[in-house]
Amino acid sequence: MASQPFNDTFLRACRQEPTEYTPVWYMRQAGRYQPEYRRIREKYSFFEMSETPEVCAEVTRLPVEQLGVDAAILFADIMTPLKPIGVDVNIRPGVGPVISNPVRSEADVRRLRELDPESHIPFISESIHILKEQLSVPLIGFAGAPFTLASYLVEGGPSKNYHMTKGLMYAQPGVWNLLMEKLGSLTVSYLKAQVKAGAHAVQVFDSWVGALNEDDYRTYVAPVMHRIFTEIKQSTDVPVIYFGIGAGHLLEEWGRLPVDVIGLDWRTSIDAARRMGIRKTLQGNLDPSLLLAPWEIIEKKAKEILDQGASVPGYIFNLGHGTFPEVQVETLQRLTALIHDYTKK
Ligand code: 1CP
Repeated sequence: MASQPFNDTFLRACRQEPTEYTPVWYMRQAGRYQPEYRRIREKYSFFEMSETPEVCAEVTRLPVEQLGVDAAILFADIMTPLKPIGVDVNIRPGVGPVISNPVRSEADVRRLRELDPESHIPFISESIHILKEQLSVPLIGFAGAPFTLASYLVEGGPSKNYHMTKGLMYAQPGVWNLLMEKLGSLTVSYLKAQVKAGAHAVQVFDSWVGALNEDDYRTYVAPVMHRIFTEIKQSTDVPVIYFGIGAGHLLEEWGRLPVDVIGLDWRTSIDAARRMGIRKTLQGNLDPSLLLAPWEIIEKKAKEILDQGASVPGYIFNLGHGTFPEVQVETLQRLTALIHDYTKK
């Protein structure tokens, strides 16, 4: 792999520079839909996999080699930096992150320690160093955004309605702001460490922030997001991507953040985002459920999205959310080839 010329198509699209074709990668492109992943996962827990640099690098590379995508994303989790600050989190198969000591009071928030990436999670930079030698596509580092991290911390696991999280936010805004500040600092130091080790771009996952209306987003979350992106932009020159699910109503607010790329889910079309005045690079947004449909239907939808993306500079193909175990490897291989062939100039 390393002997191949470096493919920077994804990075150029992030910067709204011309590309020969539309770059593509998939959220959760490393995962249970791959037989190779499942075989490795039988032997290790999720955190054992992601915290052993050789295994992390292997799993990160797998979709690049198997699918031919234009970017790799580090095999870790948004929960990775929370473990060393005092959060007892496990990844339960079929469920996701489960936390035995949820954060629900001021004392709980105060107990959260400061993250020191070098000493707490050295495996992250070690994995990135290995991958930099092996990959011929850009490596995306990532972190969870404070609201989304808080949703797991407060609820103790995945949630549908975030009642306790939003309850804390409305009932104890001072405690909430302290939590946002602490998680904001964690996000900044975690992302900076990944860039220092060699990540070419970073994505901030705010998967669940769409649960807030625009006013509450502006009041309770936007300040910390401004701070995170400003601090990242001041200290690095890598492209920054911000992604959320069901966050179409927040797009105007997002358009004002100092980020390079906005990731859309399938509810907001590329055209609709452009009509809302978003001039940044857009990334997305095929509904992942479509990957279970007959090929003709996938092809038609993908082309519709590509036609919208092609109308302005700065577009990266992706799914509207992550892949999932029932997806066939062959479907993603075929889709990747379609994206490249259909858009080649
Ligand atoms: O290829 C890749 O994308 C791998 C790296 C990666 C990323 C970017 C993983 C590995 N997780 C994530 C981000 C992540 N983790 C997000 C943001 C993106 C999204 O919305 O999907 C979130 C919300 C999580 C939390 C999480 N971790 C969940 C979701 C739970 C829920 O609330 O629905 C799950 C299932 C996990 C475990 C996990 N993380 C990653 C993988 C491959 C898995 C499954 C692990 C397994 O059991 O094998």
